[in-house]
Amino acid sequence: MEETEKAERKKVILSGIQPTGVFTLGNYIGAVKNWGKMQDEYHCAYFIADLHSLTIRQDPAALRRQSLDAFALLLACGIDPEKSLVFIQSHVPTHSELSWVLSCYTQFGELSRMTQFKDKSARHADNVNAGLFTYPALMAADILLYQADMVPVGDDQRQHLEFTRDIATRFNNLYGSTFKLPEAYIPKAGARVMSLQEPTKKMSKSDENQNAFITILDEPNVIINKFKRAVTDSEKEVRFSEGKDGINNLMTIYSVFTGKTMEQIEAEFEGKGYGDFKLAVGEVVVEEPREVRENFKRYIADKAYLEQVYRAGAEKAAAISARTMTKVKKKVGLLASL
Ligand code: ATP
Ligand code: LTN
Repeated sequence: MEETEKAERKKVILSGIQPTGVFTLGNYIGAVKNWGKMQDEYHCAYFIADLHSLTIRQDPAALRRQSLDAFALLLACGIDPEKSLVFIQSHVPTHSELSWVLSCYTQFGELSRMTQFKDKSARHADNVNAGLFTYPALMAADILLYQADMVPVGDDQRQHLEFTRDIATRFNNLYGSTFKLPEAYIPKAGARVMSLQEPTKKMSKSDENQNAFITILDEPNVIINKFKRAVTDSEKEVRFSEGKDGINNLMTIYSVFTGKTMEQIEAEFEGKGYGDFKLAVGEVVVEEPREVRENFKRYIADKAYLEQVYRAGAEKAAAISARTMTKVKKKVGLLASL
């Protein structure tokens, strides 16, 4: 490529989200909200990681419904199919195909060190399946197939991104330049929203305690009530400091939605109790979900439109990813069929 052409190449952004439930406030401010903002400046690709959700036992009918809901939610959160490539992971076979090849270049030891694997296998001790173990190889395939430059994710995915870079480097060293090395794009504030009930744990859409998370489809009164019930501490001061996990989390959320610094928030609530503060957090949060909720209702009512968008997305994703897949097959020595 010419130097000038190289400089003008728009960066490729890629990210995915599992259809394991309605997106939480954590998914939204840690990831999805930023995806929308990047659409004008970059080539963006976003997908529903349904294959990844098979690593935990799912009810088939519920998974199908949740996948369509998640796809509609992506659009409702502002992802515009005219600007971004949007698709469903299982509709694009190259993901599984590259995942297999990459897993043959991945060591048992490095997968054993993944904290998400350790957490999830502890939580689902009766189903520590091979897919849960090789989850990072599929994620690396998702990213490397599209030669992504940047991957906007929450803090919990940092280690998976490091792994993706390690695999890409290893492959490139063995076979010559094949994959672009992706960077994680992790926001400064809101990259790790904590559970409202156990603030030392990350907020997760598959938490069985409904009060632990806010979803982007929750009604205003539900949001306010969940914040009212949020676990804090036995002090009274709204102050950001070590050990005050509940308050730190609420302050972070308030800061993301108001743009205020921690010092400004401390000053605003000086002399006021936690009750006033929790209510204020709820009130600043309710507006954005209101908009998403209305958009979602419109999209989910139009199944034909959703189908048309995900079919077109899959077709385009298959064509783009096939370029990398063909290269990989050739490099590792698989006999060409065409
Ligand atoms: P599950 O509960 O099924 O594991 P999850 O809520 O962790 O799901 P994912 O689909 O795994 O959600 O993640 C989608 C995106 O949201 C990822 O980029 C992830 O880093 C981000 N994310 C998930 N939880 C949080 C959180 N609590 N705070 C900020 N970002 C988050
Ligand atoms: N593992 C991610 C979801 C995911 C993903 C990806 C994110 C699957 N493939 C590729 C970024 C890029 C998670 O959020 N748990």
